[in-house]
Amino acid sequence: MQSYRFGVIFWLTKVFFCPLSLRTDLSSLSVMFNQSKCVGCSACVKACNNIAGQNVLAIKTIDSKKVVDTKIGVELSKTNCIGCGQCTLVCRPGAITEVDEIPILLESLKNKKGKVFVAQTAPAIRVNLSEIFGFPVGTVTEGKLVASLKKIGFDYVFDTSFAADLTIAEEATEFVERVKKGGVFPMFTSCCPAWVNYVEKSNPQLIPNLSSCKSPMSMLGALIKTDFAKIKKIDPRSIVSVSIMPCTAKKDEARRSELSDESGQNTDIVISTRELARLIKSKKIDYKKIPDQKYDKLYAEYTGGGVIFGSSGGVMEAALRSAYQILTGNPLSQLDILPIRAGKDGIKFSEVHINGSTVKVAVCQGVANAKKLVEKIQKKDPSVADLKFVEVMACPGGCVNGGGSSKAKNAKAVQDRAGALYKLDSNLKQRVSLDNSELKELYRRSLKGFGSHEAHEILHTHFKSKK
Ligand SMILES: *[C@@H]1O[C@H](CO)[C@@H](O)[C@H](O)[C@H]1NC(C)=O
Ligand SMILES: *[C@@H]1O[C@H](CO)[C@@H](O)[C@H](O)[C@H]1NC(C)=O
Ligand SMILES: *[C@@H]1O[C@H](CO)[C@@H](O)[C@H](O)[C@H]1NC(C)=O
Ligand SMILES: CC(=O)N[C@H]1CO[C@H](CO)[C@@H](O)[C@@H]1O
Ligand code: SF4
Ligand code: SF4
Repeated sequence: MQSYRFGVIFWLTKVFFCPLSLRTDLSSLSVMFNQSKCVGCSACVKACNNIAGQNVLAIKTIDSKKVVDTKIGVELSKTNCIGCGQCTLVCRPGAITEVDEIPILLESLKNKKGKVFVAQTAPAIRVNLSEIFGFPVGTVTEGKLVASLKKIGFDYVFDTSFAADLTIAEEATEFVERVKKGGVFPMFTSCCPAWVNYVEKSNPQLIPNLSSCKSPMSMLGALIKTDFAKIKKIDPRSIVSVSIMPCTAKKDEARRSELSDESGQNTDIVISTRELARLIKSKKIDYKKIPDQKYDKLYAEYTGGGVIFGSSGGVMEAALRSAYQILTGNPLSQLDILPIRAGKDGIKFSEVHINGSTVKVAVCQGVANAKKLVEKIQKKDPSVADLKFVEVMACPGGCVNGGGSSKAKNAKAVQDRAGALYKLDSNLKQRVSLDNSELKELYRRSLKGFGSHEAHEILHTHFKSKK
Protein backbone atom coordinates (compact mmCIF):
# COMPACT_ATOMS: atom_id res chain seq x y z
CA MET A 1 0.00 0.00 0.00
CA GLN A 2 2.73 2.36 1.08
CA SER A 3 4.79 1.72 -2.02
CA TYR A 4 1.68 1.90 -4.19
CA ARG A 5 0.92 5.36 -2.81
CA PHE A 6 4.51 6.40 -3.31
CA GLY A 7 4.34 5.18 -6.89
CA VAL A 8 1.25 7.28 -7.62
CA ILE A 9 2.81 10.40 -6.11
CA PHE A 10 5.98 9.79 -8.06
CA TRP A 11 4.00 9.37 -11.26
CA LEU A 12 1.90 12.47 -10.67
CA THR A 13 5.01 14.48 -9.87
CA LYS A 14 6.62 13.30 -13.07
CA VAL A 15 3.59 14.15 -15.20
CA PHE A 16 3.10 17.57 -13.72
CA PHE A 17 6.66 18.71 -13.21
CA CYS A 18 8.86 16.93 -15.72
CA PRO A 19 7.83 17.01 -19.36
CA LEU A 20 8.28 13.44 -20.53
CA SER A 21 9.07 14.20 -24.11
CA LEU A 22 11.04 16.76 -26.04
CA ARG A 23 9.13 19.96 -26.67
CA THR A 24 9.18 23.09 -28.80
CA ASP A 25 8.61 26.35 -26.90
CA LEU A 26 6.68 28.82 -29.04
CA SER A 27 5.45 30.96 -26.14
CA SER A 28 7.76 33.96 -26.61
CA LEU A 29 7.14 36.56 -29.30
CA SER A 30 10.89 36.95 -29.85
CA VAL A 31 12.76 33.64 -29.53
CA MET A 32 11.79 29.97 -29.65
CA PHE A 33 13.53 26.69 -28.91
CA ASN A 34 13.08 23.20 -30.28
CA GLN A 35 14.57 20.54 -28.01
CA SER A 36 14.69 17.99 -30.83
CA LYS A 37 17.38 20.06 -32.53
CA CYS A 38 19.40 20.73 -29.37
CA VAL A 39 22.77 19.05 -28.82
CA GLY A 40 23.05 20.17 -25.18
CA CYS A 41 26.24 22.22 -25.67
CA SER A 42 25.04 24.88 -23.16
CA ALA A 43 26.39 27.80 -25.24
CA CYS A 44 22.98 29.49 -24.93
CA VAL A 45 22.92 28.99 -21.17
CA LYS A 46 26.25 30.83 -20.89
CA ALA A 47 25.12 33.68 -23.17
CA CYS A 48 21.95 34.07 -21.14
CA ASN A 49 23.88 34.14 -17.85
CA ASN A 50 26.94 36.15 -18.83
CA ILE A 51 25.69 38.61 -21.45
CA ALA A 52 21.97 38.92 -20.81
CA GLY A 53 22.39 38.40 -17.07
CA GLN A 54 19.00 36.67 -16.92
CA ASN A 55 19.79 33.01 -16.02
CA VAL A 56 16.67 31.84 -17.75
CA LEU A 57 17.99 28.68 -19.40
CA ALA A 58 19.39 25.38 -18.14
CA ILE A 59 20.40 22.02 -19.55
CA LYS A 60 18.12 19.19 -18.45
CA THR A 61 17.89 15.51 -19.22
CA ILE A 62 14.64 14.79 -20.97
CA ASP A 63 13.92 11.49 -22.65
CA SER A 64 17.51 10.55 -21.69
CA LYS A 65 18.86 13.36 -23.87
CA LYS A 66 20.61 16.50 -22.55
CA VAL A 67 18.69 19.48 -23.89
CA VAL A 68 18.01 23.13 -23.23
CA ASP A 69 14.96 24.08 -21.19
CA THR A 70 13.90 26.98 -19.03
CA LYS A 71 15.58 26.80 -15.67
CA ILE A 72 12.33 26.79 -13.72
CA GLY A 73 10.56 24.52 -16.20
CA VAL A 74 7.80 26.91 -17.26
CA GLU A 75 7.21 28.37 -20.73
CA LEU A 76 9.79 30.93 -21.85
CA SER A 77 7.20 33.72 -21.89
CA LYS A 78 6.55 33.13 -18.18
CA THR A 79 10.22 33.57 -17.25
CA ASN A 80 12.18 36.80 -17.01
CA CYS A 81 13.53 36.29 -20.56
CA ILE A 82 14.02 39.72 -22.12
CA GLY A 83 13.98 38.51 -25.73
CA CYS A 84 17.48 39.81 -26.44
CA GLY A 85 18.37 36.89 -28.70
CA GLN A 86 21.93 36.52 -27.45
CA CYS A 87 21.20 32.79 -27.10
CA THR A 88 20.24 32.58 -30.78
CA LEU A 89 23.61 33.99 -31.84
CA VAL A 90 25.53 31.10 -30.30
CA CYS A 91 23.32 28.11 -31.06
CA ARG A 92 25.01 26.24 -33.89
CA PRO A 93 22.33 23.62 -34.68
CA GLY A 94 19.60 26.29 -34.77
CA ALA A 95 17.71 24.88 -31.79
CA ILE A 96 17.15 28.37 -30.36
CA THR A 97 16.14 30.85 -33.05
CA GLU A 98 14.20 34.02 -33.65
CA VAL A 99 10.45 33.61 -34.07
CA ASP A 100 10.07 33.38 -37.85
CA GLU A 101 7.71 36.05 -39.25
CA ILE A 102 8.54 35.44 -42.92
CA PRO A 103 5.49 33.16 -43.44
CA ILE A 104 3.14 35.93 -42.21
CA LEU A 105 4.86 38.45 -44.46
CA LEU A 106 4.66 36.20 -47.53
CA GLU A 107 1.00 35.38 -46.83
CA SER A 108 0.27 39.07 -46.53
CA LEU A 109 2.17 39.91 -49.74
CA LYS A 110 0.16 37.24 -51.58
CA ASN A 111 -3.02 39.18 -50.83
CA LYS A 112 -1.52 42.53 -51.69
CA LYS A 113 -4.60 44.06 -53.34
CA GLY A 114 -5.74 47.25 -51.65
CA LYS A 115 -2.80 47.26 -49.26
CA VAL A 116 0.24 49.48 -49.12
CA PHE A 117 3.44 47.78 -48.02
CA VAL A 118 5.88 49.96 -46.16
CA ALA A 119 9.29 48.83 -44.87
CA GLN A 120 11.77 50.55 -42.61
CA THR A 121 15.35 49.37 -42.10
CA ALA A 122 17.46 49.93 -38.98
CA PRO A 123 20.87 51.66 -39.13
CA ALA A 124 22.72 48.39 -38.49
CA ILE A 125 21.16 46.40 -41.37
CA ARG A 126 23.13 48.25 -44.04
CA VAL A 127 26.39 46.79 -42.72
CA ASN A 128 25.55 43.29 -41.55
CA LEU A 129 23.57 42.25 -44.59
CA SER A 130 26.53 43.07 -46.85
CA GLU A 131 28.63 40.36 -45.21
CA ILE A 132 26.15 37.57 -45.80
CA PHE A 133 26.22 38.31 -49.52
CA GLY A 134 29.98 38.26 -49.76
CA PHE A 135 31.00 41.90 -49.34
CA PRO A 136 33.91 42.56 -46.96
CA VAL A 137 32.97 43.03 -43.28
CA GLY A 138 31.78 46.59 -42.70
CA THR A 139 30.64 47.32 -46.28
CA VAL A 140 27.59 49.59 -46.47
CA THR A 141 25.01 48.49 -49.06
CA GLU A 142 21.98 50.73 -48.56
CA GLY A 143 21.06 50.91 -52.23
CA LYS A 144 20.96 47.13 -52.64
CA LEU A 145 18.94 46.73 -49.47
CA VAL A 146 16.30 49.19 -50.70
CA ALA A 147 16.26 47.64 -54.19
CA SER A 148 15.83 44.11 -52.78
CA LEU A 149 12.91 45.19 -50.61
CA LYS A 150 11.22 46.87 -53.58
CA LYS A 151 11.69 43.67 -55.57
CA ILE A 152 10.13 41.64 -52.74
CA GLY A 153 7.04 43.83 -53.07
CA PHE A 154 7.37 46.86 -50.81
CA ASP A 155 5.86 50.06 -52.14
CA TYR A 156 7.86 52.35 -49.88
CA VAL A 157 11.14 51.82 -48.04
CA PHE A 158 12.06 54.26 -45.31
CA ASP A 159 15.21 54.55 -43.22
CA THR A 160 14.95 53.99 -39.48
CA SER A 161 18.13 56.12 -39.23
CA PHE A 162 15.85 59.12 -39.93
CA ALA A 163 13.79 58.11 -36.88
CA ALA A 164 16.99 57.64 -34.89
CA ASP A 165 17.63 61.36 -35.47
CA LEU A 166 14.10 61.99 -34.29
CA THR A 167 14.63 59.90 -31.16
CA ILE A 168 17.80 61.85 -30.45
CA ALA A 169 16.03 65.20 -30.93
CA GLU A 170 13.28 64.21 -28.48
CA GLU A 171 15.60 62.48 -26.01
CA ALA A 172 18.09 65.36 -25.94
CA THR A 173 15.17 67.74 -25.42
CA GLU A 174 13.86 65.56 -22.58
CA PHE A 175 17.34 65.49 -21.00
CA VAL A 176 17.66 69.28 -21.22
CA GLU A 177 14.18 69.68 -19.69
CA ARG A 178 15.20 67.45 -16.78
CA VAL A 179 18.35 69.57 -16.34
CA LYS A 180 16.41 72.82 -16.39
CA LYS A 181 13.42 71.75 -14.33
CA GLY A 182 15.18 69.26 -12.08
CA GLY A 183 14.07 65.76 -13.11
CA VAL A 184 15.04 62.18 -12.33
CA PHE A 185 18.75 61.41 -12.82
CA PRO A 186 20.50 59.49 -14.13
CA MET A 187 18.22 59.32 -17.13
CA PHE A 188 18.46 55.94 -18.93
CA THR A 189 17.91 55.40 -22.65
CA SER A 190 14.79 53.43 -23.60
CA CYS A 191 15.44 52.55 -27.24
CA CYS A 192 16.62 48.96 -26.58
CA PRO A 193 13.49 46.82 -26.02
CA ALA A 194 15.41 44.03 -24.28
CA TRP A 195 16.66 46.54 -21.70
CA VAL A 196 13.14 47.92 -21.30
CA ASN A 197 11.88 44.35 -20.77
CA TYR A 198 14.46 43.89 -18.02
CA VAL A 199 13.40 47.11 -16.28
CA GLU A 200 9.68 46.28 -16.47
CA LYS A 201 10.02 42.61 -15.50
CA SER A 202 12.83 42.67 -12.95
CA ASN A 203 13.70 46.21 -11.83
CA PRO A 204 10.59 48.41 -12.14
CA GLN A 205 11.88 50.98 -9.67
CA LEU A 206 14.00 52.20 -12.60
CA ILE A 207 10.94 53.13 -14.68
CA PRO A 208 11.08 56.86 -13.74
CA ASN A 209 14.72 56.93 -14.84
CA LEU A 210 13.85 55.72 -18.35
CA SER A 211 13.46 58.27 -21.11
CA SER A 212 9.83 58.40 -22.22
CA CYS A 213 10.89 58.35 -25.88
CA LYS A 214 9.71 55.53 -28.11
CA SER A 215 12.44 53.67 -29.96
CA PRO A 216 13.27 54.81 -33.52
CA MET A 217 11.32 51.82 -34.91
CA SER A 218 8.21 52.75 -32.95
CA MET A 219 8.50 56.48 -33.68
CA LEU A 220 8.65 55.74 -37.40
CA GLY A 221 5.91 53.10 -37.08
CA ALA A 222 3.63 55.73 -35.53
CA LEU A 223 4.50 58.32 -38.22
CA ILE A 224 3.85 55.85 -41.05
CA LYS A 225 0.27 55.33 -39.84
CA THR A 226 -0.39 59.02 -39.14
CA ASP A 227 1.78 61.59 -40.95
CA PHE A 228 2.57 59.43 -44.01
CA ALA A 229 -0.99 58.08 -44.30
CA LYS A 230 -2.35 61.63 -44.17
CA ILE A 231 0.07 62.99 -46.77
CA LYS A 232 -0.58 60.10 -49.17
CA LYS A 233 -4.32 60.02 -48.37
CA ILE A 234 -4.15 56.33 -47.45
CA ASP A 235 -6.39 54.66 -44.86
CA PRO A 236 -3.91 53.65 -42.12
CA ARG A 237 -5.74 50.31 -41.79
CA SER A 238 -4.63 49.37 -45.30
CA ILE A 239 -0.95 49.93 -44.52
CA VAL A 240 1.20 46.91 -43.71
CA SER A 241 4.16 48.31 -41.80
CA VAL A 242 7.17 46.02 -41.65
CA SER A 243 10.42 46.79 -39.90
CA ILE A 244 13.74 45.12 -40.65
CA MET A 245 15.72 44.99 -37.41
CA PRO A 246 18.95 43.38 -36.17
CA CYS A 247 17.00 42.45 -33.07
CA THR A 248 14.70 39.73 -31.74
CA ALA A 249 13.27 41.85 -28.90
CA LYS A 250 11.78 44.27 -31.46
CA LYS A 251 9.31 41.49 -32.29
CA ASP A 252 7.68 41.77 -28.89
CA GLU A 253 8.13 45.54 -28.72
CA ALA A 254 5.93 45.86 -31.83
CA ARG A 255 3.13 44.05 -29.97
CA ARG A 256 3.13 46.33 -26.91
CA SER A 257 -0.38 47.65 -26.37
CA GLU A 258 1.10 51.13 -25.79
CA LEU A 259 2.24 51.09 -29.42
CA SER A 260 -1.15 50.43 -31.01
CA ASP A 261 -4.08 52.69 -31.80
CA GLU A 262 -7.55 52.33 -33.30
CA SER A 263 -6.02 51.36 -36.67
CA GLY A 264 -4.00 48.55 -35.10
CA GLN A 265 -0.33 48.03 -34.28
CA ASN A 266 1.96 50.84 -35.43
CA THR A 267 4.41 48.18 -36.61
CA ASP A 268 2.73 45.05 -37.98
CA ILE A 269 5.61 42.68 -38.69
CA VAL A 270 9.24 42.63 -37.54
CA ILE A 271 11.82 40.74 -39.61
CA SER A 272 15.34 40.18 -38.34
CA THR A 273 18.45 40.64 -40.50
CA ARG A 274 18.79 36.85 -40.64
CA GLU A 275 15.21 36.38 -41.82
CA LEU A 276 15.64 39.06 -44.50
CA ALA A 277 18.79 37.35 -45.74
CA ARG A 278 16.84 34.07 -46.05
CA LEU A 279 14.00 35.84 -47.85
CA ILE A 280 16.36 37.54 -50.34
CA LYS A 281 17.96 34.18 -51.08
CA SER A 282 14.65 32.36 -51.46
CA LYS A 283 13.49 35.04 -53.91
CA LYS A 284 16.71 34.42 -55.88
CA ILE A 285 17.60 38.11 -55.79
CA ASP A 286 21.22 38.70 -56.82
CA TYR A 287 22.12 41.01 -53.96
CA LYS A 288 25.59 41.76 -55.28
CA LYS A 289 24.34 42.82 -58.70
CA ILE A 290 20.93 44.42 -58.09
CA PRO A 291 21.10 48.11 -59.14
CA ASP A 292 20.98 50.50 -56.17
CA GLN A 293 17.80 52.37 -55.29
CA LYS A 294 17.28 55.24 -52.86
CA TYR A 295 15.19 55.33 -49.71
CA ASP A 296 11.82 57.01 -50.22
CA LYS A 297 11.58 60.69 -49.40
CA LEU A 298 9.80 61.90 -46.29
CA TYR A 299 11.86 59.63 -44.01
CA ALA A 300 15.08 59.03 -45.93
CA GLU A 301 17.59 61.53 -44.68
CA TYR A 302 19.88 60.88 -41.75
CA THR A 303 22.71 62.67 -40.02
CA GLY A 304 25.80 61.12 -38.50
CA GLY A 305 23.96 61.14 -35.17
CA GLY A 306 21.20 58.91 -36.57
CA VAL A 307 23.41 56.32 -38.15
CA ILE A 308 25.80 55.76 -35.22
CA PHE A 309 22.71 54.76 -33.20
CA GLY A 310 23.56 51.24 -34.38
CA SER A 311 26.78 51.07 -32.33
CA SER A 312 27.29 50.86 -28.58
CA GLY A 313 27.91 54.42 -27.39
CA GLY A 314 26.36 55.90 -30.52
CA VAL A 315 23.07 56.91 -28.92
CA MET A 316 24.89 58.71 -26.12
CA GLU A 317 27.29 60.44 -28.48
CA ALA A 318 24.46 61.58 -30.73
CA ALA A 319 22.36 62.73 -27.77
CA LEU A 320 25.22 64.75 -26.32
CA ARG A 321 25.85 66.47 -29.66
CA SER A 322 22.21 67.56 -29.74
CA ALA A 323 21.86 68.37 -26.03
CA TYR A 324 24.93 70.61 -26.23
CA GLN A 325 23.47 72.44 -29.18
CA ILE A 326 20.11 72.91 -27.45
CA LEU A 327 21.72 74.18 -24.23
CA THR A 328 24.32 76.48 -25.73
CA GLY A 329 22.99 77.32 -29.18
CA ASN A 330 26.35 76.28 -30.65
CA PRO A 331 27.64 73.01 -32.07
CA LEU A 332 29.94 70.95 -29.87
CA SER A 333 33.49 71.77 -30.99
CA GLN A 334 34.65 68.15 -30.70
CA LEU A 335 31.84 65.99 -32.12
CA ASP A 336 33.71 62.70 -31.70
CA ILE A 337 33.28 61.40 -28.15
CA LEU A 338 35.88 58.67 -28.30
CA PRO A 339 35.84 57.21 -24.74
CA ILE A 340 32.30 55.85 -25.21
CA ARG A 341 32.73 54.47 -28.73
CA ALA A 342 32.45 50.71 -29.37
CA GLY A 343 35.42 48.95 -27.68
CA LYS A 344 35.38 45.98 -25.35
CA ASP A 345 34.66 47.59 -21.96
CA GLY A 346 31.26 46.51 -20.70
CA ILE A 347 30.76 49.87 -19.00
CA LYS A 348 32.32 53.03 -20.46
CA PHE A 349 32.38 56.51 -18.94
CA SER A 350 32.88 60.04 -20.23
CA GLU A 351 32.28 63.66 -19.31
CA VAL A 352 31.16 66.56 -21.44
CA HIS A 353 31.38 70.19 -20.35
CA ILE A 354 28.20 72.02 -21.19
CA ASN A 355 27.64 75.66 -20.27
CA GLY A 356 29.93 75.59 -17.27
CA SER A 357 28.80 72.28 -15.80
CA THR A 358 30.17 68.77 -16.19
CA VAL A 359 27.79 66.12 -17.50
CA LYS A 360 28.93 62.62 -16.54
CA VAL A 361 27.65 59.81 -18.71
CA ALA A 362 27.97 56.01 -18.90
CA VAL A 363 27.41 53.45 -21.65
CA CYS A 364 26.64 49.77 -20.92
CA GLN A 365 26.72 46.90 -23.40
CA GLY A 366 24.90 43.76 -22.28
CA VAL A 367 22.20 43.84 -19.59
CA ALA A 368 24.53 41.87 -17.27
CA ASN A 369 26.81 44.94 -17.29
CA ALA A 370 23.90 47.33 -16.89
CA LYS A 371 22.84 45.37 -13.80
CA LYS A 372 26.33 45.86 -12.35
CA LEU A 373 26.17 49.61 -12.92
CA VAL A 374 22.67 49.87 -11.47
CA GLU A 375 23.84 47.99 -8.38
CA LYS A 376 26.75 50.42 -7.94
CA ILE A 377 24.42 53.40 -8.29
CA GLN A 378 22.02 51.91 -5.78
CA LYS A 379 24.87 51.27 -3.33
CA LYS A 380 25.94 54.90 -3.77
CA ASP A 381 29.39 53.87 -4.97
CA PRO A 382 31.38 57.15 -5.32
CA SER A 383 32.82 56.02 -8.67
CA VAL A 384 29.39 56.44 -10.24
CA ALA A 385 28.19 59.45 -8.26
CA ASP A 386 26.62 62.30 -10.27
CA LEU A 387 25.99 60.24 -13.39
CA LYS A 388 23.46 62.17 -15.45
CA PHE A 389 22.79 59.98 -18.45
CA VAL A 390 23.22 56.24 -19.12
CA GLU A 391 22.92 54.36 -22.41
CA VAL A 392 22.08 50.65 -22.26
CA MET A 393 22.19 48.25 -25.21
CA ALA A 394 21.50 44.59 -24.51
CA CYS A 395 23.87 43.42 -27.22
CA PRO A 396 27.66 43.66 -26.89
CA GLY A 397 28.79 46.19 -29.49
CA GLY A 398 25.25 47.51 -29.86
CA CYS A 399 22.73 46.77 -32.61
CA VAL A 400 25.50 46.01 -35.16
CA ASN A 401 25.87 42.77 -33.18
CA GLY A 402 22.18 42.46 -32.41
CA GLY A 403 20.53 39.20 -31.37
CA GLY A 404 18.74 39.19 -34.74
CA SER A 405 21.84 39.65 -36.85
CA SER A 406 24.27 36.89 -37.71
CA LYS A 407 27.00 35.88 -35.38
CA ALA A 408 30.11 37.94 -35.94
CA LYS A 409 33.25 35.87 -36.49
CA ASN A 410 35.05 37.62 -33.65
CA ALA A 411 35.20 40.83 -31.65
CA LYS A 412 37.10 42.52 -34.46
CA ALA A 413 34.24 41.89 -36.89
CA VAL A 414 31.90 43.68 -34.46
CA GLN A 415 34.37 46.58 -34.28
CA ASP A 416 34.53 46.70 -38.07
CA ARG A 417 30.76 46.86 -38.35
CA ALA A 418 30.68 49.74 -35.84
CA GLY A 419 33.65 51.32 -37.60
CA ALA A 420 31.64 51.38 -40.85
CA LEU A 421 28.90 53.41 -39.14
CA TYR A 422 31.39 55.85 -37.57
CA LYS A 423 33.01 56.27 -40.98
CA LEU A 424 29.62 57.06 -42.54
CA ASP A 425 29.15 59.60 -39.75
CA SER A 426 32.51 61.30 -40.23
CA ASN A 427 31.89 61.66 -43.98
CA LEU A 428 28.46 63.25 -43.58
CA LYS A 429 27.96 67.00 -43.82
CA GLN A 430 25.30 66.95 -41.12
CA ARG A 431 26.38 65.13 -37.99
CA VAL A 432 23.98 66.56 -35.41
CA SER A 433 20.49 65.00 -35.42
CA LEU A 434 18.77 68.37 -34.97
CA ASP A 435 20.16 69.50 -38.34
CA ASN A 436 18.33 66.80 -40.37
CA SER A 437 16.31 68.85 -42.88
CA GLU A 438 13.51 66.28 -43.36
CA LEU A 439 13.19 66.21 -39.59
CA LYS A 440 12.90 70.00 -39.41
CA GLU A 441 10.26 69.81 -42.12
CA LEU A 442 8.33 67.17 -40.13
CA TYR A 443 8.29 69.40 -37.04
CA ARG A 444 7.08 72.33 -39.16
CA ARG A 445 4.45 70.18 -40.87
CA SER A 446 2.90 68.44 -37.88
CA LEU A 447 4.89 68.26 -34.67
CA LYS A 448 5.24 71.94 -33.73
CA GLY A 449 8.67 71.83 -32.14
CA PHE A 450 10.86 69.49 -30.08
CA GLY A 451 9.17 68.13 -26.99
CA SER A 452 5.83 69.77 -27.93
CA HIS A 453 2.46 68.36 -26.92
CA GLU A 454 2.05 67.02 -30.49
CA ALA A 455 5.48 65.39 -30.40
CA HIS A 456 4.62 63.73 -27.08
CA GLU A 457 1.37 62.34 -28.49
CA ILE A 458 3.12 60.53 -31.35
CA LEU A 459 6.71 59.98 -30.23
CA HIS A 460 6.60 59.21 -26.51
CA THR A 461 5.28 56.25 -24.54
CA HIS A 462 5.11 54.89 -21.02
CA PHE A 463 6.29 51.82 -19.18
CA LYS A 464 4.74 49.74 -16.44
CA SER A 465 5.87 47.20 -13.90
CA LYS A 466 5.45 43.60 -15.07
CA LYS A 467 7.14 42.06 -12.07
C1 LIG B 1 11.59 20.54 -34.16
O1 LIG B 1 12.70 19.92 -34.75
C2 LIG B 1 12.40 18.68 -35.34
C3 LIG B 1 13.71 18.04 -35.75
O2 LIG B 1 14.41 18.85 -36.65
C4 LIG B 1 11.45 18.90 -36.48
O3 LIG B 1 11.11 17.67 -37.07
C5 LIG B 1 10.19 19.56 -35.94
O4 LIG B 1 9.33 19.87 -37.00
C6 LIG B 1 10.53 20.82 -35.20
N1 LIG B 1 9.34 21.34 -34.56
C7 LIG B 1 8.88 22.57 -34.76
C8 LIG B 1 7.62 22.90 -34.07
O5 LIG B 1 9.46 23.38 -35.44
C1 LIG C 1 16.75 56.58 -10.54
O1 LIG C 1 16.39 57.88 -10.19
C2 LIG C 1 16.35 58.13 -8.81
C3 LIG C 1 15.80 59.52 -8.59
O2 LIG C 1 16.63 60.50 -9.13
C4 LIG C 1 17.74 57.98 -8.24
O3 LIG C 1 17.73 58.22 -6.85
C5 LIG C 1 18.21 56.57 -8.50
O4 LIG C 1 19.53 56.41 -8.05
C6 LIG C 1 18.12 56.26 -9.96
N1 LIG C 1 18.41 54.84 -10.11
C7 LIG C 1 19.46 54.41 -10.78
C8 LIG C 1 19.75 52.97 -10.72
O5 LIG C 1 20.14 55.13 -11.46
C1 LIG D 1 24.00 78.53 -18.86
O1 LIG D 1 24.54 78.88 -17.60
C2 LIG D 1 24.16 80.14 -17.14
C3 LIG D 1 24.91 80.41 -15.85
O2 LIG D 1 24.90 79.30 -15.00
C4 LIG D 1 22.64 80.14 -16.91
O3 LIG D 1 22.20 81.40 -16.46
C5 LIG D 1 21.97 79.84 -18.24
O4 LIG D 1 20.58 79.73 -18.05
C6 LIG D 1 22.49 78.52 -18.79
N1 LIG D 1 21.94 78.31 -20.11
C7 LIG D 1 21.13 77.32 -20.37
C8 LIG D 1 20.61 77.25 -21.77
O5 LIG D 1 20.81 76.48 -19.54
C1 LIG E 1 22.58 38.71 -42.04
C2 LIG E 1 24.00 38.99 -42.15
O1 LIG E 1 24.42 39.86 -42.85
N1 LIG E 1 24.81 38.26 -41.47
C3 LIG E 1 26.24 38.37 -41.53
C4 LIG E 1 26.72 39.26 -40.45
O2 LIG E 1 28.09 39.11 -40.28
C5 LIG E 1 28.59 37.79 -40.11
C6 LIG E 1 30.08 37.75 -39.99
O3 LIG E 1 30.65 38.93 -39.71
C7 LIG E 1 28.23 36.93 -41.28
O4 LIG E 1 28.70 35.60 -41.06
C8 LIG E 1 26.77 36.95 -41.41
O5 LIG E 1 26.43 36.19 -42.51
S1 SF4 F 1 16.52 35.88 -25.37
FE1 SF4 F 1 18.08 36.69 -23.95
S2 SF4 F 1 17.12 36.57 -21.92
FE2 SF4 F 1 15.90 35.25 -23.29
S3 SF4 F 1 16.77 33.20 -23.07
FE3 SF4 F 1 17.86 34.15 -24.80
S4 SF4 F 1 19.70 35.11 -23.89
FE4 SF4 F 1 18.27 34.64 -22.20
S1 SF4 G 1 23.20 26.53 -27.82
FE1 SF4 G 1 21.64 25.38 -29.02
S2 SF4 G 1 22.41 23.28 -29.11
FE2 SF4 G 1 23.58 24.32 -27.48
S3 SF4 G 1 22.37 23.84 -25.59
FE3 SF4 G 1 21.62 25.80 -26.37
S4 SF4 G 1 19.85 25.25 -27.66
FE4 SF4 G 1 21.03 23.35 -27.33
